[in-house]
Amino acid sequence: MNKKGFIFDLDGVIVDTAKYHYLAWKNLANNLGFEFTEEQNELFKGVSRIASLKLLLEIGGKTISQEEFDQLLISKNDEYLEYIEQMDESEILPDVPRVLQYLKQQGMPIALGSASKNATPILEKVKLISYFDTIVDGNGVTKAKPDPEVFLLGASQLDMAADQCVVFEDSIAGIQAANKANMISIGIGDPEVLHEADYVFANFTDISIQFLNNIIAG
Ligand code: B16
Ligand code: MG
Repeated sequence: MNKKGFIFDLDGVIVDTAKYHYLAWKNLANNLGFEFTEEQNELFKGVSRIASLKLLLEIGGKTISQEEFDQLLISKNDEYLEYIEQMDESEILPDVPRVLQYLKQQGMPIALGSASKNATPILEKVKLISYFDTIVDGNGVTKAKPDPEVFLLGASQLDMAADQCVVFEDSIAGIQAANKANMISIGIGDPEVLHEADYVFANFTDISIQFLNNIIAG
């Protein structure tokens, strides 16, 4: 039987937490006295919390002490946690359960590959955690996307060769990470933004069973 390992990013692929990250970073930027646009936010997707704050300070042209840096990381996450506390199944992005169910029925191993340190509580809140054979998140990796570490670890935990794995990603950094890992990269979002992906779909509703079968057989 043909078998592929499927690795799902979390934020922006399974749930739309990207909007909450954006809101928290935007409020932080505004408090520091500068603007932060949705376009700039594209570069933050899939990027770790620490790297995101460094980027934000560069955008604002701010230099701060290590102590203040650590404090801002905490306050950004505290605001983000308030948003995700309210989450339930209604925040799952369209047709994600259909695809997870189909892959599970076909006996495909499934991993989460996320930069977030909040991945497990989010999957529990939206009640999707049982689909995942393994979870690789920001607590288990040292190198952030576009480094392929998160996906390579996912593949090895699924006991699959990297080139037999398929990654669903909404971020430029994540697509680059999947490509570096020699995996099939499937972008979820805007084809212009995610032009480095092997395939791009606006959302999971556009992903047919036929397409999944071809990927599994390929
Ligand atoms: P946290 P993903 C990433 O998750 C987000 O896209 C990115 O915006 C965020 O900064 C990063 O997680 C860290 O998240 O602050 O919760 O640890 O897209 O890789 O699932
Ligand atoms: Mg993402």
